[in-house]
Amino acid sequence: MSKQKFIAYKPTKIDASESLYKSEIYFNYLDKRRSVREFSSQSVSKEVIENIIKSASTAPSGAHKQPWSFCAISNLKLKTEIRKAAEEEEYENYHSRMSKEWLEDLKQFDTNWKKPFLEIAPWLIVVFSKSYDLDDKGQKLNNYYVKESVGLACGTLLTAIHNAGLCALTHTPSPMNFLTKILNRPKNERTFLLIPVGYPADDCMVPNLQRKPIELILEWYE
Ligand code: IYR
Repeated sequence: MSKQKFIAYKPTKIDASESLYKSEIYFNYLDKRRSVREFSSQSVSKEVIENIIKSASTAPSGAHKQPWSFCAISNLKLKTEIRKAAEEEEYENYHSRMSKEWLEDLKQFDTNWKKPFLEIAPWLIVVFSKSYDLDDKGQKLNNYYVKESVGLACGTLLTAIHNAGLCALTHTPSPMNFLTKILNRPKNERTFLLIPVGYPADDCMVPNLQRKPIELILEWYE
C-alpha cells in the first residue's frame, strides 16, 4: 500500500485558561536559562544527549530537508584537540581580528581567548549545516533556507538542554573550519555552532544581565 499523503493532526486540546497558565509557566522557566562558561565535569548520560538531539531535530526546516547534523563528543583527547584549535583562533580574534567596539561590548562578560570549558564540560555538541545532501549515487540534492532551519534546530536544542536541567554555551570560535577537519566531516557540512553541554560548576557565576522589556521587542497591530 502506498503512503498516505496527509494524516490527521490531533494535538491535545487545552482551554484558554490552561493555555494562559502554561504559557506563563513556560516563559518563567525559559527565562531562567543562561549561557554558562563555568561547567562541572560531572558526567551526563549518552541517552540524555541523544534525546536532546532528537528534540533539536523536531525543528521545522525548508521542504522538511532537516539540513543539519550533530557530533556529540565526550572523548577527552578530541576535546583537548578542539580546545587547542579554538584557542589558537580566539587568540588571534582577541589580539587582532576583533574591533575596539566589539571588545568593549564583551567587557561585561569577562571573556578572553582561553576556553577551558571545552575540556571540562562532559559533552561538546557540534552542529553542522548542510548546504546540500548527496543521494546514494553521489548526486547533489538541494536544501533550502539552510541557516534559518539550522538556527531553529539550535534554538530547540537549547530549550531541550535547559529542560533536562543542563546548561550550555553557544560558542562560535571563528573561523570554525578546524572542526570539520578534526571531526573528518564530509564536504557538504559547515560548522554552525560549538556547544559545550553539562552541569554548571557549583560556584558558577553569570553576568548580571537584563533581558529587553516586552515594549522594546513587540509591537501589536490589532
Ligand atoms: N568568540 C569569542 C568572542 C565572543 C563573541 C561574542 I558576539 C560573544 O557573545 C561572546 C564572545 C569568545 O567566545 O570568546
